[in-house]
Amino acid sequence: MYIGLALLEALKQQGACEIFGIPGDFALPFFKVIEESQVLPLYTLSHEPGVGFAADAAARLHAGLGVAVVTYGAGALNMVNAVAAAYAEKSPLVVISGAPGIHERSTGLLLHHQVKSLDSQFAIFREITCDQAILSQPQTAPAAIARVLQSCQVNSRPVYIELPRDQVFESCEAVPALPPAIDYDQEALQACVDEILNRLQAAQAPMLMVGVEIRRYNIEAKVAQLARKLGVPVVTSFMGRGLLTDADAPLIGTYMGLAGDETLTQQVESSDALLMLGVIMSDTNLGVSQKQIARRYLIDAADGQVSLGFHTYPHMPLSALVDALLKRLGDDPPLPPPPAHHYPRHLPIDEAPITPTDIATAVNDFMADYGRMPIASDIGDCLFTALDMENTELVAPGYYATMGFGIPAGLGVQAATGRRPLILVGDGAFQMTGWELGNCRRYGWDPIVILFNNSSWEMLRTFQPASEFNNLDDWHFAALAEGLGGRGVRVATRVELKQALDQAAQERGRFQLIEVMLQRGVISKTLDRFATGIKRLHGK
Ligand code: TPW
Ligand code: MG
Repeated sequence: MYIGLALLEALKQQGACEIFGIPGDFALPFFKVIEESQVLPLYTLSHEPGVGFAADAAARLHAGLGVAVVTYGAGALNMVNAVAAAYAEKSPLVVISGAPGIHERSTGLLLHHQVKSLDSQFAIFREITCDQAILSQPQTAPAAIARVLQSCQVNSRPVYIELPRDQVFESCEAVPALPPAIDYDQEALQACVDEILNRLQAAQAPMLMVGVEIRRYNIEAKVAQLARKLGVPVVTSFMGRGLLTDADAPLIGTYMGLAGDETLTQQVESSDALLMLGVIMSDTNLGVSQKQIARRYLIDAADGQVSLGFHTYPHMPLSALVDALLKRLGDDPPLPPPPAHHYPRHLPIDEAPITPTDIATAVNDFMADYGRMPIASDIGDCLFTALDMENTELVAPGYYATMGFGIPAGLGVQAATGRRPLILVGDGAFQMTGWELGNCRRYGWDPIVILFNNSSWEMLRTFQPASEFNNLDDWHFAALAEGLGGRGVRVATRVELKQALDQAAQERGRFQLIEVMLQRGVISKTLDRFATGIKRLHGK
């Protein structure tokens, strides 16, 4: 066994299914091992942000580890934003960077790709990952790999592994299997369960809100069962949109505060026992009305602890808590009929110009005809529009809100699941990472991309309408598709949109880019309410 191979085997063992990357000379030896060992398939993309986003999305969808392999300096530092996004949104992403060999570090010369010191990159990544290791010695490398991969899973956050290029083929032991990390007190857990159940039972209007951690820890089915046993309605957080789509839970929608459905918002905000499982306490999840959810009614289980009102049980892993709650509760009663959802359907097939709501309607009709697809969305009005779409798996940067996520994330979704994804992206975001579509042909990926082209940074315009810099040029994106190996069509009316979607469904094997022309200023109701709500909160 040698370090490069031991690392790959350990990744696979811990649930990684594929690798995204871009090589460089400091990473060439490890890429050689990746390619020749065939332990995990390798997908190379064009720009490191795309590598990070694709690996992050893969991790989000298959609840395993995402893996991004890059070269030292220029490669790794290009990926900082994507790793930060994965950190903020709790995605278990393993970053592996090539690095100068241990034996070339003492020449006294600056090495190419070096920033300030040879440790600069390590220091930068320490800030945006939950554990790190430099595999500088064959004796310690196996234990370091085991520890770091376990941290990645336990914390559901990115980790950083630096692999000096002269260490890749050094012999080492296999990576040891670590015992599961259990660091909670059974008695405290039982006391916590008592308190939670007492609160829920005493409440007039208990509710459950679920967030991304339940997917990260692979407990969606258990949480659905818990909801049935408790007999309480369930909402997802904004970030958690797309959870429980395949589980039988009394799901009533997505909580968006002021930006969301009024009745649902009212119901959540007036709950006198709101059990939140795995919800990231961010402004986009809760802040549009943060003040209105009374802290004392909250039961917040996330980040490995449970807070009830104003006191906290530390060291309470979410899955242990859910298991313990399930054990305490009685039989699993039959599920009451799900409340009807009112996603817009039946797009009028006419010559009218297209609005974001028309796009949601067309997508709903499309999924009714051709089956549900997973969605990868960028930030922008496309994500707000997605809330009017049929509830399906969704990956999106709903909290960290980085642009450029959608296209590469969609590629990650298809690589990870083998399913054809629907990608939603704005023109501004497409300008950032749209080129990555050019990698579809090599790997047989064929996402359907709906590009919201309003020639505008429209979301920014809603906050600051007077600024002319929000006007973007019209790049005629559909015309670029052919050269990138896909098919592009530009649509401006509802009938054209419907035809383009039908045609996209019929053609498999290459990506389909549907460039939807939207007028500046025409936005979804949700973005409108979101922007108005935020402006009101900020007193503007
Ligand atoms: C990496 C700031 C948030 S939303 C937005 C910007 C520039 C405009 C998005 O334009 P697009 O979508 O994609 O055309 P739409 O619907 O608003 O027209 N840089 C990064 N991330 C963020 N979030 C910004 C800047 C931003
Ligand atoms: Mg735009």
